[in-house]
Amino acid sequence: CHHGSGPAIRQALEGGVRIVQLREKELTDRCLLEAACRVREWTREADSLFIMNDRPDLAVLAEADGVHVGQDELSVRDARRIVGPHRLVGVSTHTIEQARQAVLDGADYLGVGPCFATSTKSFDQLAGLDFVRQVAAEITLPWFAIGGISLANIPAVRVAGASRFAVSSAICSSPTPGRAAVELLDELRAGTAQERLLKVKQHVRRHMDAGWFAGASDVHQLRPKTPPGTVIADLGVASAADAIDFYESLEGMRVRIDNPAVVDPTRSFGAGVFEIGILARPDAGLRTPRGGIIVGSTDF
Ligand code: 3NM
Repeated sequence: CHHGSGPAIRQALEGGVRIVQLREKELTDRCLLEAACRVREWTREADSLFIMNDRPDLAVLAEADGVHVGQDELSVRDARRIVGPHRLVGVSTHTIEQARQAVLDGADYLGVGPCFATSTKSFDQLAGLDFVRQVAAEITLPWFAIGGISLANIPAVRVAGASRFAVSSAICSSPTPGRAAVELLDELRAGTAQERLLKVKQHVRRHMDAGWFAGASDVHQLRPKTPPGTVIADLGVASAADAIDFYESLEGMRVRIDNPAVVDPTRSFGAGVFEIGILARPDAGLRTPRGGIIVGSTDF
């Protein structure tokens, strides 16, 4: 059996994609199972999840991590009866009522769309970003925005509230699927860091007088040891440059940081943390012009 999307899948995995859903409508069952077993191997090697579209039976046979069903396939409950409690069951939803029902049915995650017109799947109605906003406001299960998503429109979908995205043509129809995957992931990461920084800045503005904490990393266990009025900014997954940018922007906002400021970039940015860590060792006593101290959690 020839499986046309094989190269795109492997290149996408090399590019950093961490979940692959195999969606093939044209193959015979035997070919589909063969294809699924190959995707299982590739995703396993890449330490990525593999979700089988439409077919809970093949999800079990191919040892997939889960199955994804649409509104016209087996229900979430029936799919669950086949794949059992330990595999994921995801479902596509196109209205808020369907999304609520999926939660009640015990889905593990939702597809939310179509966000934009797409030739990959036909729909009577375009759910659009209004639906994305409804889901963002109400649904706490993990959910993926889907349908016509591209590098160009990811920012708009994010603003509507999405933080996970599923694409087909943006990767599979690209002449260079690996590069397309990398570009999409870069866009997501850049957006994530920016969103975190924005939130941090908003919180600092609001809570500065009280001393300020955000996030849940180990640095916050130091709270009792930090003087009153200390600012702790947990940037989560951010780069060293983000941490510096954040700190500078605090000063730019004329936030008073005469008190110690603890910028906690956690352990998440590899080589960058070293840079900050060295600069920021408390005993090195890096002082900002306004008398703050920058430290990273790796220093404690
Ligand atoms: N499901 P592309 S939209 C498979 O809204 C699928 O449930 C959708 O492909 C839904 O990224 C869609 O090429 C197509 O638009 C996704």
